[in-house]
Amino acid sequence: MNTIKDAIKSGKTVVGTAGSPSIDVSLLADAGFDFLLFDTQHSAWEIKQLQPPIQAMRGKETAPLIRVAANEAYQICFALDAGARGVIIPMVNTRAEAEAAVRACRYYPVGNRSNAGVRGEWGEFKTYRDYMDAVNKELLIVPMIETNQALENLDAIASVPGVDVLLIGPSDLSIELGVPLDYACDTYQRALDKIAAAAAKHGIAAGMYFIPPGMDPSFFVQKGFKFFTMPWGSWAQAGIRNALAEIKR
Ligand code: 3PY
Ligand code: MG
Repeated sequence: MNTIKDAIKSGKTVVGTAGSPSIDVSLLADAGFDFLLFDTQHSAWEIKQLQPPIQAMRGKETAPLIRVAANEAYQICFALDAGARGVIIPMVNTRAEAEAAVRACRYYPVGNRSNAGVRGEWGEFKTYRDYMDAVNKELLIVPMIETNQALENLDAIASVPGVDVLLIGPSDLSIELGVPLDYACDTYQRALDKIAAAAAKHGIAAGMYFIPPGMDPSFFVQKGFKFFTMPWGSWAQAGIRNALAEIKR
């Protein structure tokens, strides 16, 4: 019912990209990505304006995910009302914070998600309780690991039922480690290994929010990472250049 969650649960590598308000979402949602990310923390997307672009993805193979601006229940509620198949939550540092995020994603009795009849595209259900039970199970929940405190609490965060991915915020993590944007150094690499090991130990996926510039995605795949966002602009440009070269040959 939630293809992106199914793919992650079955151990597949998933690759998405980030949209922007100036780009027609269909362009990216028809390009084969596993997910399209609406980032309301560090991009121009406004969380209250996401329902129309997410509705435009109806029936596409690409799943809409939203990064909320902060680990706040009301932000998560907006994201789910807009129809997100999964929520990315920045700066989750403790078990209690991870539990609060999961609760905000789920309806009573396992959570405290508020309801007002808006529910995204989850198909037909016999009763409203059936719908609520299904989405309680099917939502993808992705806390971000990007602080020293989170690094100390990896097992505690990864073992919270409902957490699907430990997603690294590459730049914030490097800043907290005292090696700003130095993605190749040993200190940084050791932290990545620790996060990948914690995810593997708890049977969930490890992810990189983005692949640091100049680094090869396969390097992270070999480390066991399974969830990536990739910038699509350079790929689109390369495809256009190739097509033009083909015509003019
Ligand atoms: C980070 O690099 O810290 C992120 O959260 C990506 O935007
Ligand atoms: Mg960050």
